[in-house]
Amino acid sequence: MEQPKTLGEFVIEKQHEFPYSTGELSSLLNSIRLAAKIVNHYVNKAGLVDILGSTGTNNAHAEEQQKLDVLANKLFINSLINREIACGIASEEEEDFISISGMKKDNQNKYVVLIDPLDGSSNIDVNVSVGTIFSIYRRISPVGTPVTLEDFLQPGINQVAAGYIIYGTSTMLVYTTGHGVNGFTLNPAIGTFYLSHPNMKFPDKGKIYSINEGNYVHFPLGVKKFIKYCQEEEDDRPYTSRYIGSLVSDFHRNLIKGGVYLYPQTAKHPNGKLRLLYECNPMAFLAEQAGGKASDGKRRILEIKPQKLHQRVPFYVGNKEMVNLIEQMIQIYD
Ligand code: AHM
Ligand code: MG
Repeated sequence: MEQPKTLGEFVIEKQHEFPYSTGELSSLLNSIRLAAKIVNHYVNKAGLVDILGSTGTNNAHAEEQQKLDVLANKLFINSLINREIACGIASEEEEDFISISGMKKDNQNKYVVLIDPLDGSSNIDVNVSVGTIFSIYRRISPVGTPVTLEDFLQPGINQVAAGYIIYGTSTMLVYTTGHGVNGFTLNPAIGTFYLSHPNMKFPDKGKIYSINEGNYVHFPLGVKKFIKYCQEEEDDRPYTSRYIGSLVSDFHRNLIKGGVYLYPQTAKHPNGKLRLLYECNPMAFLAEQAGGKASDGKRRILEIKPQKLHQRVPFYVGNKEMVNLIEQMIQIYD
């Protein structure tokens, strides 16, 4: 029986896709892989050791932090700092970016990493899938100097790599470097990720819509019309409604089965809830690489020029036709 490729082997094999590659990106991906395995270990132990629940503190967005959020944040940041393979990090859990090149003078690295260490963390206490999202850019400021805010405020089209880890019934790492999307499943007995989902693409037709319908009254009229369209009895409709409340898990399911994820503006979140840099850009890069589309209702997510680190945007991502229809409805009705 032929042995499936490991993530480590795959990363090395694909290194040639980058002209003048020094192996720095490969090392970076390897470090994320390692941190993912450690976080996975803790996520799996949730309930056994004292890591469930809230820390009693708030994060950069005045949201309650879960203990596992804080732990995952530390694990990813330490892994990147210790291995000295990035020059800067921005995290959804940190107010400001971290300049590794500012700490260590001889740091010659050229990549910055942006992470949402544990997305969907309100699901941890109830044993529902959560995820980690990461995004990698080449720095704009000169190598060898401290990183600056502009290294992080780049439009998503500049991403060199992006991906997520889903801590689900099995743990998977899914990523792209702009040459398609590949998914790897962790064999927990051996601690190795194996290529299980090569060249992932959205199915031709999407029939799932994922949205927190509890906020319905606050949605833009175009989004309400789209929801009603999904529920109508016509052709292959009504579609199926599925919402986990964990972006990584909802996106992952829709990528495999075909569907769209929506988080519009609401009364509580007038600009949308999801963060452009940590959540929307990486998912948009993956979606486009898988033949899908990502929009804020009017613009391509990847072309938005970020104004600040923790910027939020309305987010529509999934099968191209479904996102196109949402855009059309928003254009007509809003
Ligand atoms: P988080 O980064 O604080 O976990 O918030 C992001 C999450 C997404 O994973 C998820 O899709 C969304 O928030 C759920 O929000 P809501 O509970 O409002 O439906
Ligand atoms: Mg998040």
